[in-house]
Amino acid sequence: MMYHQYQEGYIEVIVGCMFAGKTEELIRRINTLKFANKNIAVFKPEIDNRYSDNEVVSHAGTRVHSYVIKDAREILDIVTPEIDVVAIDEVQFFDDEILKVCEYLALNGKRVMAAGLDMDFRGEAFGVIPKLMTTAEFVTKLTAVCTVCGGPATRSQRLVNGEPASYDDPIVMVGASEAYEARCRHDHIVYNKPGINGYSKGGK
Ligand code: TTP
Ligand code: MG
Repeated sequence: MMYHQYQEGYIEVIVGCMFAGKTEELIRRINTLKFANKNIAVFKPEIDNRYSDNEVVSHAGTRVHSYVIKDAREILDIVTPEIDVVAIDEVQFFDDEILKVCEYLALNGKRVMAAGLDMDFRGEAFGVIPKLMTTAEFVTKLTAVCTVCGGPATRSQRLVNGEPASYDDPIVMVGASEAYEARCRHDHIVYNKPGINGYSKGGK
């Protein structure tokens, strides 16, 4: 039997709620690849300017240089044949085009590493993330610690003046601990959230 040579290129996704350490994990993977002399290009959407303009920075303070881009297609202009690895943080803020870009890169031999929120503050799927998780070879779901009960947190609680945000509030609101907390399923509160298939639990 004849086998083709093993072909490089795949997609790995890191998801989880806020404060789960997604950025920290992305930077850890980037650093291990740097020790192996891989060429890495790091990207993030322009929307996130919390800490730095051209760096990806974790809560712990680790940082790597990144290109700040508006549209997913800009990645293709920057990634040259010499680049082995393409890393993307805050990937939930890109539109569906990011899916094609990641698949194109993986098919062309790049290792694509994307980190992002799997759920928005309402506890619902965030943009293109479900599709990205579906096409990815590897998915890592990280948890944080629930600020209410100490259990495993999977959701991001948005607080407006200390009160849970409402279901109809805008999806995009950049922020950190002044506006968000990590919460478990049970302690996550979304005002005016429709009940689950006729059951009432889910909203308050
Ligand atoms: P993240 O990088 O997911 O948050 P983080 O840095 O706390 O997590 P990690 O340690 O795992 O890297 O950034 C999420 C950004 O998205 C933040 O700016 C807030 C914003 N955001 C929204 O715009 N809408 C939402 O519904 C939620 C939950 C977050
Ligand atoms: Mg982050």
